[in-house]
Parts: sequence; structure tokens; C-alpha cells
Amino acid sequence: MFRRRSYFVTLIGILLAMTLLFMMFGSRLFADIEEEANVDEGVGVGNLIVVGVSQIGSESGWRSANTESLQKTFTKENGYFMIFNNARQKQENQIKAIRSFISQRVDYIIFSPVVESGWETVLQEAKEAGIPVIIMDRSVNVADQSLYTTHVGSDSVEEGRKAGRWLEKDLAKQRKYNEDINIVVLKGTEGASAQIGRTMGFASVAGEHENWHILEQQYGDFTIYKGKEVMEELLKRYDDIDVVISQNDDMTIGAIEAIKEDGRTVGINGEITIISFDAVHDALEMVAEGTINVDIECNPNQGEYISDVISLLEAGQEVEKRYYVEEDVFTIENVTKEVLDERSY
Ligand code: GYE
Repeated sequence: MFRRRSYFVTLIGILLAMTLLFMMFGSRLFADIEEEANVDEGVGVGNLIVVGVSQIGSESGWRSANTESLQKTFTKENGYFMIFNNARQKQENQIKAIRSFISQRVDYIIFSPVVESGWETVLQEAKEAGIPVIIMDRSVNVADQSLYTTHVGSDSVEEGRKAGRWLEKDLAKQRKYNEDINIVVLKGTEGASAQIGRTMGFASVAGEHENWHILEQQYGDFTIYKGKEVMEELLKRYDDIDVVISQNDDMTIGAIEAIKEDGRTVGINGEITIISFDAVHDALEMVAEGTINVDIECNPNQGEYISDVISLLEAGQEVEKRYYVEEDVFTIENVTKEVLDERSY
């Protein structure tokens, strides 16, 4: 009898304690469960479209502008939740980020591949998870095109060709079409499609001219520092360089520094013709003052294009395999004050 009573007292005690605990923490417990439920449906963001972005790094002014375009586009106000990862130039970091996006079950994976090969396995994993992959800016080289949904970016081979065509015209203008022309090429990151394409495009035009001599092509990693270092070396080896093709504005800025320090002149009235790529604001100013002869534009504002593609996919519509962004060619003739004022990057 006595034992039974103490049993009841204990039971009531436990029940009271539970009620008290529930009153204190009950709502929090449920909130956590709710959040977890959302995690399962898409990282706890309700109706927002979740995009996992793997960016190459922050090697150049162009890259920073590209990142800014994504940050401006994929906002909560626009209906997105963006998980952003900076891979610091390493493919392995990009693969890790993509795997983490897959395990978080994002709605879309967006990534700019630092190099073009070696993506099959991770893209296959994304495909099996049913997550559409949008390739941005640089391209991937995979045999199975079903491994990604679409690609939004530039036509880098065409950019290289534009550089060649401009040089043809410029030499014709100066009546130098029959003279020997010595060219050095500062290439971007080894294995990157932007580098491969620009190199190929320019080489295809150069190949049509027997008097154009490509003395050397060197990797400059798309950075100011490396561009300068490589140019210093080239200047030591060759004292008769007529043209520098530099595959982005950052390397160009470094190369021009090296040329000036070496006592040579660049640009419209200089000894060395400078052909650059990207057309970021600082470089366009150098075009306007005649230091860079021509800048082949590469448009970093790709966020909006990608968002348009996502809208089509959300509406269940077919999308193209390739979307090219609009791009121009800038010389002293068309870099007006308006162009400079408008250019935010
Ligand atoms: O030209 C360069 C950058 O992939 C097109 O990457 C892009 C290139 C761009 O870092 O500045």
C-alpha cells in the first residue's frame, strides 16, 4: 500500500515536471522540428528558389563583377536563396562545394568551372540527384551533354577571333600588312576554357598571315601579378615585340607596368600594340587615353541571364543548351564618357 502511494507520487511528479518543461520549451521544440522539416524541402527557405553557386575565386576585376552580378540577382526580394562558395582557384574545392549543394538538395547548381575537364563524376552525381546544373561563364568539356542543363556565358573562341580581326584592320590602317609582326600572348589560367578559346580564336586568324610571328605564349593566370612577372621575362628575351595579346585586363595592367619599367612605350602612339580582353572600367579608361589599343569585351553580368533561364525551367519550358551574353569591342573611338559612366565594374 505504502509502496503504491509512493509510485503514484513519483508518477505525478514526473507528469508535472514534463508539463512545466513543455510550457517552458515546448514552442521552441516545435519550431526546431518545423525548421528541420523545411531543411528537407530545401534548406529552410520556404518558397524561395535555392541556388548553390560555386564561383572560381576572385582573381580579377572581371570575376568580382561577375560575383556582384550574382549577388544582385539572387536575392530574397527576387525569390532566391543563394548559397555561395568561393573555390579559390581550386577544382577540388568546386567539386566539394557541388557535393555539398547536392546533399543540401538545392534547387539549382550554378558554377563556373575553373578548368574545362574533369567534371564527369560530380556532374553525374548531380544528375542522379535530379538537380539541374547551369554552367556559367567558362565551359566544361564532357562527352555526355546531358550532364548539365544549359550554359550561359561568352563565346571565347569568337573573342579570340575578334582580337585577330581587329589586328588585321589596324595593320592595314597603318599600311603594315606586309611587315613582319612579332607577337607575344599572355594566356589566362592553364586548362580554363576562356584561355583555350581565346588562344584558339586568335591563332586561327594569325594562321592566315605568314608575316605574323607568335614568338611565345605564356600562362599568366589572369592576375596582375603574374601578368607583370611573365611580361618581364618576355621583355628580357625579346627586344622586338610589336604586339601583346593579353587575355584579360588584369594581366594587361601588370604587363603594361612591366613594359613601362623597361623603358618601352605602349598603345596608340607607342612601340607595342596592346590587345586586351574583358573591358572593365579601369581598362576602358586606359583605352580612352590610348594606352590599350583595343579591349575585347567579356560581359560579366550573367546573373540576370541565368535568372531568366531559371524562370523558363520553373515554368516547365525547354531551354537551349547554350546562351551567349552580348559583347562589344572597344577602341578609343567608341569609349565615350557615357560608356565609362555606365560601367559600374
Ligand atoms: O576574362 C578573366 C577571369 O572566365 C571569362 O576569367 C572569364 C575570365 C575573365 O578571371 O578576367
